[in-house]
Amino acid sequence: MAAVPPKVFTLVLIRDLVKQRILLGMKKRGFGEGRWNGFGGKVHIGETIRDGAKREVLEESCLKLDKITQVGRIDFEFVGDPQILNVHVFQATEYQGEPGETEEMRPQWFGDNEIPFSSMWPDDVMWYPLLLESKQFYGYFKFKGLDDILEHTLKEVEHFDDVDHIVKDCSG
Ligand code: 6OG
Repeated sequence: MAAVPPKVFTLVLIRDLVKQRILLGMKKRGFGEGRWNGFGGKVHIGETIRDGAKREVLEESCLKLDKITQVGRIDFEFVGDPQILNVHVFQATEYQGEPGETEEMRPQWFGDNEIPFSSMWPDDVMWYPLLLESKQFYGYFKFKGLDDILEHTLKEVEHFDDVDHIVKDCSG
């Protein structure tokens, strides 16, 4: 049987480097409901991964981003599900507009030392330190259900695959 192609997602962390704070959104519905997270979602066919990331930020937080930089790539596996999630993690330090609540997310700033890890996906506490130190990283996390990590790897990397090509099918 052919391998199931991965699903391609984006995740954007908006950081205020002067005030040393980060903008997270409380996910109000769907996958990850009830958890604080960055903004992002599934990349659409016909857009680039980078443009998909900016579109999701606008849809979920009302902020318009010009420059975003890739900082991480994380692959998630869920026991019993053959489809891997490829999540491309970006950072933005400038934005236009004011954060606004949407049907999907309620945005809130958190100090870099006050990130609410107990109400976030359990992988986040492992890789946020690399994000906050401005290191580029690759992670793999194998989940059982939504709360337990059975295995993981996390390493610093020099480069990422291109995120500026048009996605032609669901596997990016
Ligand atoms: P929508 O369903 O909203 O996209 N995502 C995860 N983020 C973290 N921090 N940990 C995980 O551990 C995640 N799994 C998925 C990717 C889902 C959003 O949630 C992120 C997307 O930004 C399992 O379209």
